[in-house]
Amino acid sequence: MKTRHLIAALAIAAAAMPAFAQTKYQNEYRLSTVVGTAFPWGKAGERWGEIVRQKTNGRINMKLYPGVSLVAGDQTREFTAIRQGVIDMAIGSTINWSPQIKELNLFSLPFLMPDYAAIDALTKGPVGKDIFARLERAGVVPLAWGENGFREVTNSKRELRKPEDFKGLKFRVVGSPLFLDTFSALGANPTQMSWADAQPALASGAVDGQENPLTIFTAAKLHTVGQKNVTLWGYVADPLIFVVNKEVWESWTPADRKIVREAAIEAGKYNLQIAREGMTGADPAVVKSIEGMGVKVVKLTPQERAAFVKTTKPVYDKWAKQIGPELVKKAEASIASRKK
Ligand code: X2X
Repeated sequence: MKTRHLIAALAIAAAAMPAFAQTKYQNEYRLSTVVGTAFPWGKAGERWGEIVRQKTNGRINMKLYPGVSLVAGDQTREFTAIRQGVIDMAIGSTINWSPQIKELNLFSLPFLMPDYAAIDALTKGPVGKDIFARLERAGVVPLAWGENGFREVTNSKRELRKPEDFKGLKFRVVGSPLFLDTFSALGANPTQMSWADAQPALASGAVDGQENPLTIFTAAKLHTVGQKNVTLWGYVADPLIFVVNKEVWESWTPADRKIVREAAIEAGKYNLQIAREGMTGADPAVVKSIEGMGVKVVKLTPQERAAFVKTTKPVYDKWAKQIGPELVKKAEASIASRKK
């Protein structure tokens, strides 16, 4: 065969090959999370990787990088790093990705979600679909929902029962400006910092308090860094989202994509189960264990809670406009009609 003909034949063969046959699988895929396997979040990552490795016979080998170490601990840069391919896949908090995807601030609207059924009404309903479509437009492949949890406020100074109790206290808050507004509305002094910086700041007393789910409180042993007061106010909750970088996704066969998606859904269910275990009135094991550490746990009465809703209402209204009034209305309607 003449060289010219050989080249033509090869070109035809290459064009006929599906795209995935031309790309190579990586030896390792980097999975980013903020916290490790002592926390439900990290356990979900571990589970996702295990199922995928087993079902793909090791073709897809995911390695967990907790501490958002692929972006040097700066969790607000995680989403950009996934898009750029510095991170292959992640289980990320809606809070940490909200600087890039403003719709994700929805879950941080103070007192939008009164209970677990309300979170589910959003993630499993039309709002969840809209948010996945939004993430797809941003160039990542969303696969499943997980959960960090309801974020309860803690501090070293005093019991917090009413907005006035927040006055002058220094709080570490997460990386969305919405949190600065909420804590400022309460008369507190919020400072934005990463989770990595939060723990030494609490230990040294540079800040008095923070807000995080109780699973984070117990696994990170926050009672050992002065956090002697917890108030259960459930003001916001952060779902987690399982995503894969688009090019990585497209380099896999359809059969492998199916495995990765189904494994994410399974790991997400497991994540919800362990994130909610021991958190409800019927099974308050987590609160009991925190009280056992010598921590005072305040449960708000409905009237006390209402005072916080009122004080933070201007923040809700301001951010509802920025997030998109349509999406917020859809979320409110989904919650109003939820099955309890
Ligand atoms: O930084 C936090 O507080 C954490 C661990 O909950 C998140 O990544 C949102």
